[in-house]
Amino acid sequence: NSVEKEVDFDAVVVGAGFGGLYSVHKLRNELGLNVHAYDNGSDVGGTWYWNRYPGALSDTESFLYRLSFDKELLEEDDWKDNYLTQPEILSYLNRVADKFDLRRSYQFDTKVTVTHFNEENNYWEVTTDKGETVTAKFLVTGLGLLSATNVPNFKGRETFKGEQYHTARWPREGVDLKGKRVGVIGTGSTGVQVIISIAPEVDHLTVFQRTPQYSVPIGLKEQSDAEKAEIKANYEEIWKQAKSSAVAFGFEESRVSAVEVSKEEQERVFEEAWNTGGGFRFMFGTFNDIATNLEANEAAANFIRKKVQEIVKNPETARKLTPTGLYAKRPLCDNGYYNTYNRDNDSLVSVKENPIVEITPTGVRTTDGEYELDVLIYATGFDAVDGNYTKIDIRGRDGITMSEKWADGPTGYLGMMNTNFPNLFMILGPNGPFTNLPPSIETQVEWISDTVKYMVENDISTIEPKQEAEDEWITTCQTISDQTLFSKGESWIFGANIPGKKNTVMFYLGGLGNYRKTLEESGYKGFIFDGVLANVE
Ligand code: FAD
Ligand code: NA7
Repeated sequence: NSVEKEVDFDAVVVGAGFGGLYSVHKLRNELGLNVHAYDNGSDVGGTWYWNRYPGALSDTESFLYRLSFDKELLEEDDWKDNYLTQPEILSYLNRVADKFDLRRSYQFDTKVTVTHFNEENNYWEVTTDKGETVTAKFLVTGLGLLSATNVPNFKGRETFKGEQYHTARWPREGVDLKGKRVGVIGTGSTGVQVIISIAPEVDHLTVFQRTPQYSVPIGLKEQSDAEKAEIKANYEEIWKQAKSSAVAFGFEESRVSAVEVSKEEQERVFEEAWNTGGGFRFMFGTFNDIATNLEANEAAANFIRKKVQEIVKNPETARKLTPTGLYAKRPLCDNGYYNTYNRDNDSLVSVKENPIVEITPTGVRTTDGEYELDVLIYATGFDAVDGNYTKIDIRGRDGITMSEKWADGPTGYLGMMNTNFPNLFMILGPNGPFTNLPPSIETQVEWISDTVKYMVENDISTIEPKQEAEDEWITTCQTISDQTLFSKGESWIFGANIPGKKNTVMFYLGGLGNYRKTLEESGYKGFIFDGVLANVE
């Protein structure tokens, strides 16, 4: 080890979202390492730096959409409602950066474009779009799992004479939509939020919907000082519960099967959850088999369909808005989505029935005619999970590229590492947990920093998983996924939203509690340190 060439940095961190920021804190402030970090944004925030579209809101409740490691920060922080707006989250992440003096390690407006592992010296060479290359022993990537934007390549897109924006590239200075004819393509979580928010402001809103969605109320309400004080007084228990639960959304997951209770009881439970609010609560807090049993899933889906029919007054709009398939995507929640269609200044176009033919200089042409627009908003989502990885020229041992390694779909041992890519630690990489994300991010960053500490203390140069261990983990993810209905739900969770993207299992759906147990119990089982399999009982 001692013959290795000197590196510029002990660690390079990429990303300034929850994951990157916490990594810089752990590695630099706690382990005392020499850390350099990059983000292609101009400041910290990641997701919440980029997603400035009107109506952007967390779908995790305010008290749990944050890092848990610092008691003081939990105590000091304040919020207004039970869900957080984008400005609130961005300001929170800025406070995290200030409190731990994280910004000084970052080089902003800088994209990492190439990174190769140098086998002779056991370090990563990291090259940026500014033409610089630095070397580091450890490379930690918090590139974001919903970060690489998806803009469908509609014919004529560049000919549009009005303004067009993807929701995750919303201008910092905002966009004046008042009195304009606005089109929104996409009705996922983002589309739903932006539609509700801008409908009252615009002259006319045209929504281009491909697949109708199941969405339940969010239950948005202001939280009193007393409620917040109670949460703060109980944080220890709250985090303990969240981190040992499945989805980590701060409620107990149901243990009752929908198919084992009467229809009346099903209705009662769904109605109560509908009135309480929260997409994850509706899917996982009502019954324990909505995401796994077809009959239970249909009962929940049918309940929501009936609500759509009740809420939406125009029968033709109600028909188009009513979802028909499985309720098996990331569950949506909203603050009055279906009701928005009772306004007289918006219209819904089903592009499944009348597909988009082209974007014209003046609007969008579908098979049933042209819709004239001043502004076109793409709420068309993301190339999720591996989207930002495949944009970088990443090469591990023997010059193997990450794209080659992932030819059959992206993989990650424990959601963090890949064979032949030593010392490359991914935060929220493929095959990681599917949860409220900050507690999963924390879990991974803490594992990464513990591992780095162990390696530094024991003078170990490289760590990577054994191929068999990686394969076994992917099989575990596949087996769990096969027991759920998500794989049939055709969404970004399996890469089904991107034309041509291989549909694979990109998550560990076994829950955060089990994931944490796996990390704790397996020690370094399946890992190779300096070419030697870890000696674990
Ligand atoms: P990000 O916050 O995505 O940060 C990654 C950063 O890395 C970005 O700034 C990116 O530009 C940068 N980067 C990527 N590649 C490079 C490169 N090559 N060079 C330099 N920089 C690079 N999750 C929840 O749990 N609850 C929610 O309520 C929730 N709401 C969401 C709402 C929206 C609109 C979106 C888009 C996502 C939401 N998420 C939510 C998911 C959210 O992404 C995560 O909760 C979390 O913010 C991810 O943090 P991160 O640090 O892993 O990545
Ligand atoms: P989503 O959930 O992937 O939604 C994207 C939406 O865009 C969805 O309605 C898509 O329809 C639609 N879409 C995508 N491509 C097209 C084309 N070519 N034509 C018409 N419509 C299209 O992304 P979001 O940003 O809303 O949410 C992603 C996550 O971020 C969310 O789960 C939260 O975690 C935050 P489709 O349903 O594919 O038919």
